[in-house]
Amino acid sequence: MTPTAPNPAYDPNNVFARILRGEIPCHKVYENDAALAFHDITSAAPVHVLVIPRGAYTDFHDFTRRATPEEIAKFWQAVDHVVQQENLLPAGFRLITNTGPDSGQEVPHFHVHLLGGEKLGPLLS
Ligand code: DGP
Repeated sequence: MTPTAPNPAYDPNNVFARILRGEIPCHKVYENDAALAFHDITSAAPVHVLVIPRGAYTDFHDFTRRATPEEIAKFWQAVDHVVQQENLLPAGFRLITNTGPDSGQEVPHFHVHLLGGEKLGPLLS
């Protein structure tokens, strides 16, 4: 799959870029040609999977504006695949994507957190 033009704001040495290049190991859960899913190192719930696009997108906004419709479709198909693979329905799950400094986004490569496997606490408390 051909990604769109590189984003000059994208840091090619961020940790998820390095995971995509195989420079840092991860516990892979699923992958397709547009996305990679792996366990979050911090594990905030029994199931805590990160899903990231293979393309160089800094955050949700960048991904939504610049990714191709095929990349976007395959990314969300990967998320849905992990939901089924991890048996998160019918009990349910939570999807979170941090975007920018106010959100506390640590890794500047677009990702969603997929959380489940137990009754989760309130998002805002
Ligand atoms: P965020 O705040 O949304 O940018 O969360 C980034 C998440 O990435 C955070 O929950 C911890 C996780 N993380 C950071 N470094 C690594 C790593 O090297 N491997 C894995 N599997 N997860 C990482």
